[in-house]
Amino acid sequence: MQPNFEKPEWVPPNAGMEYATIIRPGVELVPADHVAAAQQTPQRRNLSIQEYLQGIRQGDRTILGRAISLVESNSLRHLESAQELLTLILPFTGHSFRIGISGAPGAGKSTFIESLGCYLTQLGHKVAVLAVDPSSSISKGSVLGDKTRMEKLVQEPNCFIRPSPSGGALGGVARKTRETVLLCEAAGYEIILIETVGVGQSEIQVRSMVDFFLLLNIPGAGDELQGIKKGIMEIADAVVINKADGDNIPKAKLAQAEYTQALQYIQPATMGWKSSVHLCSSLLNQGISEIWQEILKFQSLVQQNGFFEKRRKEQLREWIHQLIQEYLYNLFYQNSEILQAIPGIEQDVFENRISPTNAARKLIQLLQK
Ligand SMILES: Nc1nc2c(ncn2[C@@H]2O[C@H](COP(=O)(O)OP(=O)(O)OP(=O)(O)O)[C@@H](O)[C@H]2O)c(=O)[nH]1
Ligand SMILES: [Mg+2]
Repeated sequence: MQPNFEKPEWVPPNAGMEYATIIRPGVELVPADHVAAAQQTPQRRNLSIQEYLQGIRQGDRTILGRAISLVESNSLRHLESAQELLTLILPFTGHSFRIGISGAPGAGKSTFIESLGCYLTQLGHKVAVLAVDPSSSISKGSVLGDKTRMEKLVQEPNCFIRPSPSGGALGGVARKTRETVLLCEAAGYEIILIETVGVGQSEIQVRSMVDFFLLLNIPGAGDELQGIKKGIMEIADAVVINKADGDNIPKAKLAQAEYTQALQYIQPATMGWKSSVHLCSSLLNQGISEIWQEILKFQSLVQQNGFFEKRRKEQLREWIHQLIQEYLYNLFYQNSEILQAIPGIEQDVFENRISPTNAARKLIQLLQK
């Protein structure tokens, strides 16, 4: 069956690398992930917005998954339906506790999430896991790897796991993660765990969409305290040293002491909260309940001191302005007059006829016309 591609009217910034360029009349760019998905998925009956809404509210995981795909779609028609659906679910959103989990590749994020997720579902919570995988557009292996690594959690009826392509956003945070969180909340998930690989930019992005940010490290990373890690620690509400088992235990304790000391000199990520360092073994399910207790302590503090509400509002404001930037970016780079003018103006800059600032102004003036 031929996949039926629609013309994507709206292309996100930084789209270049992740987008397979498929040249055919009327079609500009189709995300590589969507190509593969469309080729694998048999055609299904379209659902009405009401059917989506009803399915989500009833906690139907298949419909929730399809709603997320709708929201992730780049087609203009889907964008309108997705917005309609999001507007309808808004009254049922916002009630979850959102937790970001970041760390270097292989630190054990997925294993930790599986361990914490199973612990939470056993306590009776409904847990959604959004695993953002920056490599999924290059190879499918990693997404599958994550799925198999969460093989116990995936069987829990109270759990929903969604690996998402990073969709071109820098550092592996999916462009539609915020909307996905809202859909999961409307489906009754009380705890949302967002996994992201720490590659610099992504932690900052995840921090701007979660209530609690957890940094997962591994023992023997003492010298990593230098440089970039310090910046990341500034946004962490807790640091967890994972793989504190077997021969690793002495190294893990050393790392705990080093991180604890480093945190003393760092401005806390959340006002009134002192971030601390915990040991755990995700593989052996050790230290998980203590970390959950810490998260609960945090939750009750920020709800009491009003910081929870304040941060959520700030995050919404940031979201709006990020969308404005994306919208303007697209308006600019999809304007045919501008696209035609760019090479000539670039040449003028190369040959010192015009300054880069004036070149940019001249192009932007074309948009303002
Ligand atoms: N000994 C030990 N190994 C662990 C622990 N947690 C994870 N691992 C192992 O570390 C490896 C990587 O684990 P993952 O959970 O896939 O790590 P990740 O951070 O999600 O990796 P990416 O998503 O690829 O960045 C696997 O082989 C796990 O079995 C732990 O607590 N102890
Ligand atoms: Mg992982």
